[in-house]
Amino acid sequence: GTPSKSRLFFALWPDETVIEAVERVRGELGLDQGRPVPEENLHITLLFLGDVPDEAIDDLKALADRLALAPCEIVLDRLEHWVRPAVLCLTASEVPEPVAELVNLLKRGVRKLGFKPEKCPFRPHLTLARKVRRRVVERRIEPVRWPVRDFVLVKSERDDRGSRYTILGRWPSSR
Ligand code: 2AM
Repeated sequence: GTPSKSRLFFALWPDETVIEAVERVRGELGLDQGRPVPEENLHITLLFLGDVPDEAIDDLKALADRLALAPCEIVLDRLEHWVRPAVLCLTASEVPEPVAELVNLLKRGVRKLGFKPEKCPFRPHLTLARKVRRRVVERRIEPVRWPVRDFVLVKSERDDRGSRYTILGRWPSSR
């Protein structure tokens, strides 16, 4: 039969405190368009891999085992409306060095495994809503401080109600 594949990505996953802070910001926006991302789906993508043969998942986990993420803080301080993908997101004006470094090492690592990661520069963002087509004014927001203590490998599945994410592995930061 055809080898089975999963749609995978590496990500930062928020804890309860961060989710609450994001929900406060989102609530204050009073958004009247688009599809809000369900709170259990909120995340920051580090590296999108696309469809991966299931037998390669162990290689990705072994790669993550070899990488160390230093504890740091990501500060989401802007609201941005990305017109082309029609998403409303929170972004970080500054990428913490340990996160930038991790993304580079992940990219290099997956290339060695034969993946072709997208070349676009890493722009950390947390998507709040999709299908946001009418213009939203971009602005600074009350910063959401996100202590980064681990990263995860996530499997994405789609059904009629949207995306369902399953965390396949979690790698705590070194201290
Ligand atoms: P987004 O939030 O900006 O849409 C799972 O699909 C995650 O991977 C999403 O959070 C999505 O980011 C991200 N992603 C990055 N590149 C992607 C691509 N080419 N196709 C689908 N998702 C992508």
